Amino acid sequence: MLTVWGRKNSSNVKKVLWCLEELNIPYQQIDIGGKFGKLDDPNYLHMNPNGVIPCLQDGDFILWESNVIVRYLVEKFGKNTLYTNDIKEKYNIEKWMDWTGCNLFSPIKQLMISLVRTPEAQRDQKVIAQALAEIERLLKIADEALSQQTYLSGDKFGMADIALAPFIYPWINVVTERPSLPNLERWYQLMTERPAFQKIVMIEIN
Ligand SMILES: N[C@@H](CCC(=O)N[C@@H](CS)C(=O)NCC(=O)O)C(=O)O
Repeated sequence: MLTVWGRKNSSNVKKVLWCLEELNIPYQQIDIGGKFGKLDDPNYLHMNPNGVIPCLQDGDFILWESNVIVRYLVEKFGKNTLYTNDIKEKYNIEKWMDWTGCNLFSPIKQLMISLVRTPEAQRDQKVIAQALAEIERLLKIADEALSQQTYLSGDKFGMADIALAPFIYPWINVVTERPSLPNLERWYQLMTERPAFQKIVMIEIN
């Protein structure tokens, strides 16, 4: 049985749980991080010395970094779903996965901390505005790509979509004044039609 360490409402944990659900792989999930704490527990730090979630336990094999866990699950259990062997399509998927982790995660994280997890009276509007501007700049890039292809992964749903959509869910639901990004919105609608996305990603934001 695979074990996923990490609270269910973390965007990075959601990627892993969503991937497992898409692939129909049985797993157990353990709440840790956020209000559950325990990220500095020596046993957890032994598994993931970064003290962040998610972390995957597959027997005696331990893996951290959400996008890498998704890659591992797809390679081990995906049997050619959610991925492709065509080298160009493959590295387009990899490109978007790295792009979400290297660029988008940081301002989304800032938005969650500054807006969702900070009481209104204590919010720093300048920090929120900076995060929103950066998210907007980045999502325009994804919107442009999605004007040319159905999914971020190309013609078919795949790993790049799993890497992006859990970050879009809080943005769409928390930010009231958003720019018009019709291609991104069309794509996001497709995500919301997936039962595994509804089950794992579309939960209370906190
Ligand atoms: N690059 C890492 C980032 C992991 C990360 O920063 N996770 C956040 C949750 S999204 C975390 O552990 N936050 C502390 C907490 O939840 O208490 C990954 O993709 O796995």
